[in-house]
Amino acid sequence: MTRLAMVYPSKYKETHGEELLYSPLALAYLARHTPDTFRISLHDEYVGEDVDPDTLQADLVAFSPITPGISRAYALADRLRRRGIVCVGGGAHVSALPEEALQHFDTVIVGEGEGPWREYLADFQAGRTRARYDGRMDVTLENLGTPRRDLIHPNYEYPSVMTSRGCPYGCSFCYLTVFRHRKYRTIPHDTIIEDLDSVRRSPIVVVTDENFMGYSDADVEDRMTLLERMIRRNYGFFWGCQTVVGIAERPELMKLMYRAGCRAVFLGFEAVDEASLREVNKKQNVGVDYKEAIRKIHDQNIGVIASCILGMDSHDKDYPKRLIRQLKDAKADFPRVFLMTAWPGTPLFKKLNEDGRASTEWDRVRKDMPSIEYKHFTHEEVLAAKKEILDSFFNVWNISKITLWWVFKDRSILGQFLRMAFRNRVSEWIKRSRIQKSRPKAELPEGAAPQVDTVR
Ligand code: B12
Ligand code: SF4
Repeated sequence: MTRLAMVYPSKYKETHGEELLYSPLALAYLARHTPDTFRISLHDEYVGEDVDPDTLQADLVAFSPITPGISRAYALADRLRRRGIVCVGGGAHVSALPEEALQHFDTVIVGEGEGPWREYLADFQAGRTRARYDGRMDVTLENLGTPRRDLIHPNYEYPSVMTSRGCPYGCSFCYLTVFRHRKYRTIPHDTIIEDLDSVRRSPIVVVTDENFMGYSDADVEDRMTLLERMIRRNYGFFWGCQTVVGIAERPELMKLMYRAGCRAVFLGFEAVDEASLREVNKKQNVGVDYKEAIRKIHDQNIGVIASCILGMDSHDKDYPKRLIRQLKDAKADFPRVFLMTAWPGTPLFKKLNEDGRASTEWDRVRKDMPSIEYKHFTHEEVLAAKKEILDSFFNVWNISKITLWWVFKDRSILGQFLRMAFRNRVSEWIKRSRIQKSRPKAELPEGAAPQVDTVR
């Protein structure tokens, strides 16, 4: 039996703070595509125990890092390889910077993982691996199977579920632009239902598709058939999903979503000015009347979480106030505010890096920490602006107003919204304690500073 350790490396412990804690799926999917001749252990540093590279018992270690966890992955791999353990890495950061990753991993897997992972493992067992394997982003999901949920750490608050993959748009900040052939594909309904059956006891489920609704009439038809099956299964959980503003024009779809338990959609508004939308190539939102869109979604008793980016070049000092005014006018239930972040491999990173404004200090590249040079804000100012926006929504008066509105409209949405509101109030405290838990300097690669920043 080959001992395979799978690792989500993280420099930070994630707590039940501003981030809703829902499970990652990459390694659980890859585990499904791992032959029985491997004995798998999964180590999740986001919410579980840290990996000790000096004592970990493994023949092969597979890392699934995201950008702020990459230095942790490299530090672990460097130590493990000194012990003769083979290390392999995949995911968005590795796909963006395979040459950098190859300085620390024996092999990198670029793009969507399942296909090349199977090939890599076969080569590993035959003792003839290459340095790089490439996965395509347009492969059918017919044989994807369900994620191995038995391996997901129990500390996650909510299970995440995928019903589709991919997005053909090209927003300049989005990490998905790293991958070529970003085709939207749906997972077979039998597979999704099998997966949903396994999480049916959870009160809340988070659908982490890039866009649940899809992009064509045929996609919407597919979703509606799936939803009808979900309704027949009579699941007791509520769920939320990411999707696009265009869902407002699909009342029949939303009706079924509601009946299947959907109570909130997370919409990438990103910005309220046309210039800002054009700046980040979010063309699909240009000309959309957000107020009207939210009204139509609310008509179906589904709440709207408005995801916005702060710190684009077109965001002047008055922008936060404009954003607050327009989101309130549009009656968005709550905003999520992310700082403009340049993920490696994205068009945004390329542009800002050329201007010397992007950070390559990967530990800092998080959506809740300033990591680029903003045109109109200092780092302190952008954090203060974010706080101003959140405070204007997450205050007793506003929360009471929204609560009252939903009490009369549809009570079933309330529990989750109040929970979110509470979280945002305590997030500052939680994040501070999380940062205090960051790793000691000795575990970081040479030259990297330990994280001692405050985040708001
Ligand atoms: C669930 C989730 C979380 C969970 C768990 C994190 C995790 N490990 O994924 C939580 C809530 C904890 C979380 C937190 C954060 N997250 Co998060 N999260 C997601 C989310 C919604 C789903 C990830 C997922 O499971 N996808 C499904 C799987 C199947 O796809 P995948 O991860 O791309 O994996 C495939 C390939 O990439 C590849 N692959 C991946 N790993 C490996 C490894 C090997 C060995 C191989 C062969 C292949 C391979 O094969 C996989 C299967 O095809 C994504 C967005 C998204 N829709 O993907 C963001 C995302 C991963 N998060 C992101 C970020 C930035 C964060 C935060 C840093 C947010 C912040 N505060 O700024 C935090 C902090 C994380 C930390 N501790 O450092 C970014 C990462 C960007 C980047 N370039 O790294 C994403 C992409 C969202 C975004 N666009 O901003 N997140
Ligand atoms: S629509 Fe969403 S998932 Fe698609 S490219 Fe833009 S930000 Fe990324």
